[in-house]
Amino acid sequence: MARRRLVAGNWKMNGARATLGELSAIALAAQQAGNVDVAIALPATLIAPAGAAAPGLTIGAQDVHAAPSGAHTGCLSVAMIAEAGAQFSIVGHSERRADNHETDAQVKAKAEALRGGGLRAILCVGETLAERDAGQAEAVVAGQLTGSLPAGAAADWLSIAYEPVWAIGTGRTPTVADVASMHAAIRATLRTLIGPEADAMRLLYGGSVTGDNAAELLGAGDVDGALVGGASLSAAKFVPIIEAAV
Ligand code: G2H
Repeated sequence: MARRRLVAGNWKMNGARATLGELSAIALAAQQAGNVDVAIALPATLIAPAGAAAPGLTIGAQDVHAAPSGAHTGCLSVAMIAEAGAQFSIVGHSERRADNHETDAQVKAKAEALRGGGLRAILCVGETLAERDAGQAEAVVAGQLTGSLPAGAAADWLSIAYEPVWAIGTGRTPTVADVASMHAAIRATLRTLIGPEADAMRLLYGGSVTGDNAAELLGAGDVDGALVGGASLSAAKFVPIIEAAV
């Protein structure tokens, strides 16, 4: 099945209003890349100003709370990020699973809250190096998928990002064969969970994607796009990744 590619950036805890100019060039490249979807997940403080800096660019958040409101100091609801201008959010990024001890059940609830609010989601899964070295990578990822896949999972609002924890921000990437094999395993798990809809769902690879390795990684079987951290912070580094996806 032909799936339209998605290249998503994740600024993590980086950026300021002064750096939003990068988004203008990214928005232009996104317009020109007519057959690729481009999106950027920003720090919450930059979501609203990004709408003015880069009109037309798909902007999202990096996390959201599952509850609609309440006593959750420091958290943001789906309605709040939507009001700021977010059209999607990442959920279950390994940095949140590790730093904030987020469970599969919480990740699932966040994704379901996004759907309820009419927003899209990118759900992240990925194994640690110890898990890979122990030969458990596919089992760990299948477990995360099974535990965190939201009800109503469908390709029109949900994408899956495979991000091996050991490849994030390290400059290390899995081999193309390893990526293809894991993405095939993810697709197979999705088929058991949601049936034929699995074949329409986009599977992104994330972890040290750069302009130099993007074409190779995007060429791996069952890779429908990329989730890009460090290299999404500047247009000079991110635009070549978009171009590699065209
Ligand atoms: C993985 C990725 C973006 P980076 O976290 O989600 O970051 O490209 O810096 O490895």
